[in-house]
Formats: sequence, C-alpha cells, structure tokens
Amino acid sequence: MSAGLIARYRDRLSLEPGDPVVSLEEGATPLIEAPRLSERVGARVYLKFEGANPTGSFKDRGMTVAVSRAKGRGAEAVICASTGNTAASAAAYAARAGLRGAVIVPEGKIAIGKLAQALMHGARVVALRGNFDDALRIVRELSQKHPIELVNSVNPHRIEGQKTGAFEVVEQLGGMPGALAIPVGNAGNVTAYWRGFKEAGERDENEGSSPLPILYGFQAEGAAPLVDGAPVEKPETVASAIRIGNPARWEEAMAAFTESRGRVAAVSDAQILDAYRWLAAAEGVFCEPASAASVAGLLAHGLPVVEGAESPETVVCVLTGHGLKDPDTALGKAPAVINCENDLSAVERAVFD
Ligand code: AN7
Repeated sequence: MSAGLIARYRDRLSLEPGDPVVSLEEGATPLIEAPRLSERVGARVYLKFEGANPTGSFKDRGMTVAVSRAKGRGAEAVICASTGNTAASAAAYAARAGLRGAVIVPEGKIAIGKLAQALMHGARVVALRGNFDDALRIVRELSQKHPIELVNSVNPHRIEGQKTGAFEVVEQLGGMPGALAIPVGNAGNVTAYWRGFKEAGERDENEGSSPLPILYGFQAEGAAPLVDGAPVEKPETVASAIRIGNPARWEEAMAAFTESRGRVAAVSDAQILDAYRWLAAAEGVFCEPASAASVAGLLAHGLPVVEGAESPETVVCVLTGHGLKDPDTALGKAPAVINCENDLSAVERAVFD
C-alpha cells in the first residue's frame, strides 16, 4: 500500500477533479491477528488498529477527504463538535491545509492527549458547558450562519473517506470477514464501513464474492441510545469518545445493522475497562477505552448469531483510537509503579520479588 487514502482510492471517493490532496499519509493501518482473543471468542479474530493513523484515530480517513474538498471549494476555515478525536484530526488537517480550525468540545470530558493535539495544531478550542450533542447542534447552526465548513461526520465526505477502512480489511484478508465488531457513538463509522463493504462486494461480484459481514455494534451502557431506542439526555461513560446521546447517523446505522443481519448491543464501563486492559496486557495492543468496546462486546455477548447461517469464522474488531490518547484512564486502571532506591539489590528485589 502506498501513501495516503486519496492517492490509493481517489476513483472511489467523492472528490472533484480539481480538489487538492490534503494528506498526512493516513490509512494502511495494520490488521493484527489476536491469538489469545481468538481463543476466548472461538473464531479467528483480527484487530484493525486505527490508532496507527497520523493523529492516532480513524477520524483521519474522513478528514483527509473532507478537508481536501473544503479546500477545493475555497473554504478558509473548518469547524466541528467533538468528543476529542475529531477535534484532534480536524485541527491537524486544517493546519496541513493552511485553514483555520475551531473545535467545540464538552468541558472537562475529553481525553488529555486529544486536547493537547487540538491545541498544538493551532485550532481554536472551545470548551462548552454542555455535552457533545449540544455542541453538534450549535456547530450545525454556526456553519449555516457563517462561511465555515462543518467537518463532523454529518459531512458526506467524512463517510466517503472512512469507508476505506472496509476496503483495507477486504484487501488484507483477501475477502470479507464473517463479522465486524465496532464501537458506535455518533454512528458515522459503522455507516461508513457498511458502505465500504457493499462497494467492495460490488467490485468483486465477478469472482463469486463471499457474503457481506455481519455488523456487530457496541455502545456504552450509559450512552446507548440505539440500544434503548431513544435518545439519552445525559449520556455517561468512562469511554468519553462515545459519550453521545443522540447519534447523527441513527437511521443509517440501524439500517446497516438490519441489512447485515447484525445488531447493536450495550457493554458496561466495567466490561470496557476490563477488555481495554486485557487487550494491552494479553495481545500487546493498546487502544483507547471507546475502542475496547468492540472487544468487550464480543467477549460479553459472544459471536453474533444469525438464524440459518454458520457462526462467523473470522471477526474483525475495529480499534478506533490509540491508547496513548487517554493516559489518565490508563494510569487509573494500571498497577502501581514501584519506586526504588538507587541501589542494585533494591532494584533486584523490585524486579524479582
Ligand atoms: C475512538 O471525536 O464522535 O460512531 O467527536 O473517537 O463514528 O461516532 C468520536 C467517536 C469510536 C465512535 N471510537 O465513532 C468525536 C467522536 C473512537 C471515537 C467512536 C469515536 P462514530
């Protein structure tokens, strides 16, 4: 695979011919086989490690396309509401494009690494006394009133870019996975993966392609509107990235679950944190808490069951963001550091006792 999504997939994306390419060489992330997780689940499980993107999350896939299009149509500024990763990514791609960036985040509720990124990339960071859903409502209005490009996943080019995650999975496996486990917040990514799988399937039609994967989405229990069937007014979860009560892509996501014969289910914060720590310790893969919802869901609910179909043999868990984004949650969950005197035998005891 070569540099950047647009370089690789431009003919399958939504850009206009004259649009510039604003890229940080995103995508081409590893698909890591997870032997211990596979054993626990009873299928061959792979981790699509989106933390390997330039800003450490899958958002870069959508942002390269959305910001390239924004620049192509002459925008001078971009704006988004964010639980953190969209803010970090928008700030980076705006900087790259020479555009101004503004990000609205829920006050005190985004991981510290994401905040550092947005600030370092020079975006104007506004901490709203409200939650993500409030912030999204406000930026939607602002982008109507002012000449500023909205780069949340309500922007169609974001979904276009993010569908390339599915293209890569199909390329890396040499076919469709049986199921895809994915965390769900604003429901853009699951919408994008479904589109990506469908398009990849249409391309392979001649080769007698395998069936499309079962989509298996997971929300945090305290922020599970799609599971509850109603918006959640005050969403709460340790997985701050998916602390969203009223997903913008609600209908599309539910249609994708239905069409794929999959479903959306909830996992508790305790299940998320257990999966988060276990994955880092047992597989050597460090993702952020929201990402671990995909693994927690698979462990808690088991392989998806579809009437009249075999159990999936291959499952891909999308690990949407890097563990380094949220050191506070990691340190709160990890064992303590061992302080030690500057002395050989003291170190010996500390290491071996
Ligand atoms: C690590 O950054 O919504 O269902 O504003 O950061 O497409 O929303 C982040 C979402 C999963 C959910 N995992 O994806 C934001 C934001 C991580 C995330 C999701 C997010 P969607």
